[in-house]
Amino acid sequence: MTSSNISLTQFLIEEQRAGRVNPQLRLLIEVVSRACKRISIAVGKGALGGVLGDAGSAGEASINVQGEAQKKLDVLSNEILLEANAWGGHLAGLASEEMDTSQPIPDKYPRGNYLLMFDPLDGSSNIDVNISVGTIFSVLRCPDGVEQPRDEHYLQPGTEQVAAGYCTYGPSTMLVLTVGHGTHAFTLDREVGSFVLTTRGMRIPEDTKEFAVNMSNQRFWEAPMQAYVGDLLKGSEGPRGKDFNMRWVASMVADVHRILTRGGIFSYPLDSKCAAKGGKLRLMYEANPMSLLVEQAGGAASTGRMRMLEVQPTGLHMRVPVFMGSKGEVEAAVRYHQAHDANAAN
Ligand code: FBP
Repeated sequence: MTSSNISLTQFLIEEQRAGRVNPQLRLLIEVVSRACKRISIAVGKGALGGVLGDAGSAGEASINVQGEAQKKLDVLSNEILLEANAWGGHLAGLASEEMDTSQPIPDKYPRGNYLLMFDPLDGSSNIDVNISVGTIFSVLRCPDGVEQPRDEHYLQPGTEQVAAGYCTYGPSTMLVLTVGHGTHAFTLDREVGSFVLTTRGMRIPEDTKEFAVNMSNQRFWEAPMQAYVGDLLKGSEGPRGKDFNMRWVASMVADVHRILTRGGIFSYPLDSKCAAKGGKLRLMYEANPMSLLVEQAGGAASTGRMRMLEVQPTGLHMRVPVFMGSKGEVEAAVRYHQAHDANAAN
């Protein structure tokens, strides 16, 4: 990881010259990155900015479409992204974790060819305790001939993403991005106020000794997940023949950033608590963008039973089980599920 003095703008212009990104998508990514800088400033202020704690007033929590109490920073980050993306002319519409339905771009502004989906502030449970949080985004093409996109126009499999990224607000603010030609990391130079390329072509090691999962959910997991993690915990005394270490930040951006940087496997499997919803994490603005970034860095991403990017979305806020990271380890986790399902079928 070294500073290259190549700014995000220069990097994107070089990608455009190489025919890997078109001008409209380049400008859209620039708009999203500027919004992330504003969110980074708000997050960085913490209590001094009066942005900690729950949204809502008079003791009434403000509940979002997920049925979760919104944090002030969830609402503020959502507003910053909506405002920044309304007038640029690159979008036909956008959708957010914090909004029930998608929103077309207001008539008073020119429309573009893209659809933007985002989780404005991921890792909400960590906001008030000063642990890394982030913004996750995914870009799709608006179907031809669609002037006013509705929710159904967003329901495209992850393979259709033309760009994906996240910004993590931690000790440093970093933007990690793919436009389908590798995954690249940029660090915010706070003095200059611009993102600078610090890792071109991130690569996830094929194998790993590190796993990330919320172990407190163990008793609610399916049998194959119990068996898979059981063998990780047995370490060198078990069938895996090596010891594994565990990490869990409870901010997907932070856990996946660690994996993009040094390998590992991140999973939020199906459990009996979230089974009725299909999982905990959301496909369109959490699992799909992270899966594209991971695959573009040589890793793998799965539901445990199929490639994440091939899942056909059935709703804007659809949830899925998630396994992603080092290719060899994701394949191992999938083998436990396939073996279990094959036995169950017999
Ligand atoms: P939001 O904060 O955007 O709702 O995301 C969900 C999330 O916080 C992920 O970032 C994280 O991986 C997971 O939930 C943590 O879950 P848990 O609280 O069960 O550990």
